[in-house]
Amino acid sequence: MQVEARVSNEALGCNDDLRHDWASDEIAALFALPFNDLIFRAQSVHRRHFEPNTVQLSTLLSIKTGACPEDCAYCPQSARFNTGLKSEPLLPLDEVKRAALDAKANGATRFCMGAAWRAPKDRDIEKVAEMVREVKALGLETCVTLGMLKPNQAQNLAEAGLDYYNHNLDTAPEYYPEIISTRTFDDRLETLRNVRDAGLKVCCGGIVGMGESEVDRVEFLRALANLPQHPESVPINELVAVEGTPLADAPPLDGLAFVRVIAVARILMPRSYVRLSAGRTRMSDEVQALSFFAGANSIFYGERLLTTQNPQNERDRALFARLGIRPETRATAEIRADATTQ
Ligand code: SAM
Ligand code: DTB
Ligand code: SF4
Repeated sequence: MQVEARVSNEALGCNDDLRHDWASDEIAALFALPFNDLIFRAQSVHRRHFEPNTVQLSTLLSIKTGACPEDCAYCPQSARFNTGLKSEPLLPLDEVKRAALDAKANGATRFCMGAAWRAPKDRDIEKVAEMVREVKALGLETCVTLGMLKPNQAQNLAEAGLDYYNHNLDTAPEYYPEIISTRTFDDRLETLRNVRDAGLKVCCGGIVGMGESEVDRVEFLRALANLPQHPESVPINELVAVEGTPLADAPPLDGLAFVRVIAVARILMPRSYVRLSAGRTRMSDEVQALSFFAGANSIFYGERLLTTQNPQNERDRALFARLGIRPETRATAEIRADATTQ
């Protein structure tokens, strides 16, 4: 049914060309549209490529927590900030498997494992590859986020059957030095190239609400959309302001400004899954509903993100019921994937 809807839209001549040459003023013009015009346009693009009432569910697990040497100003896991977080070494395989089974039983189709590393060592990759094999054997898609990755490491993860690698640009290249000093924006682009070259799917997005300007939001989305290939998955996080981090006192973001970021991401990257990511705990149901209307079609599902809270499963189930939204199944996702190119 999804594919039929897409084909008939193509027959109507509504197939967007994927672009990788967005200019800043074009994106700024989208942000400047009246709110209703922007989300109407985003929803129209969304309907051309996706079933409008289906949302993909990913569950996160922190497989190695805290004590990270990097200085990302938003992150509770940096060893440089006193956030009261208890560090944990790499989890044993059976604990990871148990969490993945729970995620599957709750309806998630993708299991995302995050490690607080600047960059994994080769022996870490071997252990994570084992986790990937076990989680995949349960019938879940796999995603890992481990920091900077070398080509041979990306290749080893691909050989283990990994589906996605998450590595975010986080913010605009111009604002980036305000947020992180221990690795550069170009380092991030290099990891993304290594991931692509290994044939992995890319999950890449960033954070809004870190004190960036509107121009920075334009440049952040431009950097994502002008990558050689659009990331298959684009997580848009609202900052979770954690006590002890340099961004603890960042003022909460205006909900409608957040929805605009989702809408512009949807228009720029029409075939990518746009994930309404961190920050949902303090977001109203109405802002989440508008985000789905603006083209968000994936969430993190489960009561924890990596180290902070996510909405309770009951709250999400109730929200989906009120909105008539269905969780995406592996079967419908695979039909889509067969019909899509980036
Ligand atoms: N250490 C690895 C890295 O930095 O690539 C992987 C884990 S890191 C926690 C993954 C992403 O989570 C970050 O790039 C950032 O976009 C997001 N993130 C971390 N802390 C956050 C926070 N407090 N609020 C919103 N997003 C956050
Ligand atoms: C992403 O873009 N967001 C997720 C995932 N990728 C790894 C992480 C959000 C972390 C929020 C803060 C925490 O729970 O530690
Ligand atoms: Fe470390 Fe990743 Fe947190 Fe940065 S975002 S401090 S690299 S865990």
